[in-house]
Amino acid sequence: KELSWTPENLDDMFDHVSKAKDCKSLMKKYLTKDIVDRLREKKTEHGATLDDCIRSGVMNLDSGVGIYAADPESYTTFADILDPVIKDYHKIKSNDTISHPAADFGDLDNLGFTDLDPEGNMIISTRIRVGRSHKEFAFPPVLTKEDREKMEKITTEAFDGLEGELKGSYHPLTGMTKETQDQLTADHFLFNDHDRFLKAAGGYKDWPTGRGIYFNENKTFLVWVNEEDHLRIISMQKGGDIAAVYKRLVNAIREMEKKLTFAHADRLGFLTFCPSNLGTTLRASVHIKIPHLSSKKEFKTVCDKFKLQARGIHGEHTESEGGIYDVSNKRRLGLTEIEAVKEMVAGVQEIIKMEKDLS
Ligand code: ADP
Ligand code: CIR
Repeated sequence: KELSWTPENLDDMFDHVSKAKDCKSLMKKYLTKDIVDRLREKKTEHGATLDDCIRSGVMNLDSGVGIYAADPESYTTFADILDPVIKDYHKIKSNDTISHPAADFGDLDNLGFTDLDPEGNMIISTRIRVGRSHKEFAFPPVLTKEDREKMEKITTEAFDGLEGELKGSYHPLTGMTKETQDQLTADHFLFNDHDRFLKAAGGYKDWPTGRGIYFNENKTFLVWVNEEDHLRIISMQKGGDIAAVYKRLVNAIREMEKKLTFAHADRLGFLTFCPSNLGTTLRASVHIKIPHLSSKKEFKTVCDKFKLQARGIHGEHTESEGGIYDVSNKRRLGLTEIEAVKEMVAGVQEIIKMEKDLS
């Protein structure tokens, strides 16, 4: 699945994906010779080219998306290929123009949802994350070590004033023991450098420099620094109380926004490294035990119908264990934050009902 050679030029790359019959990525689906010729000479201010955007998808033919934006400007410079991919992923009709509403977190006092699993039988934990990028900085394919260090500095300075439930401490990966890293990762709090898709996109260059994690005492509020995105703001806890998780997240986003300026475009919402995360950048997930439903083909049908995505227990591109799945909203662009969470809530409620009917 993974290429053992590094393609040297754009024509080699295009040739390789075009010939790969079993490659089903969105990049392959929409990249034509015509687009390649139109974009081959283009370069962003940060020096990003089309090669930088598609390298991971060429080297990993089993990619689902297969393309990243090498910097925020890539979303305009390479729109000829990124736009159709964005529309397909976020379920926007091919003839419609891409648009995104202003951020709207809803009325936190009247959310219309509470605990998804009050009996505590099925949902093990609930997590919601958003991604944010610093405005003036590039993404991993063309990011320098110095810039990653600068971002770590401005981000950790922003942590300094966090108070109340958000008060915590920053733990750089540099100097952290392997045992601590492995334990935090196994407990679903920390990231590692094992994702070959991200690796091929330059995501682990100069590892572990500039990376780290901030968390509060209970590890219910966490921020990943310089993993896939410049920042991942995370709220999580055991059980199914999605309202509590969401309120904490919104509070955290508002506090971070007071201190940092994030990359944003009216058309695309908040800009992230992967086009699948644009817009709200929000992924609301539960770890849910559904041994009956998950063994049936209805599981895929209900996920498609409710626009959900199922992942394995250790995140994207991992396997499920013991009938436990990570179930989350798939769409993040073209709807508001509160709508994205409500989409996930409706789907998870249906899944719980179906599992109960089967057991
Ligand atoms: P992301 O959510 O940032 O897109 P991943 O799918 O790789 O990325 O998940 C990151 C980590 O978060 C993984 O360790 C995963 O197991 C954990 N995780 C995701 N959802 C939940 C959840 N509902 N409860 C506990 N851990 C979760
Ligand atoms: C792929 O195309 O499958 C990978 N590049 C991952 C795509 C979506 N995931 C993500 O943004 N984490």
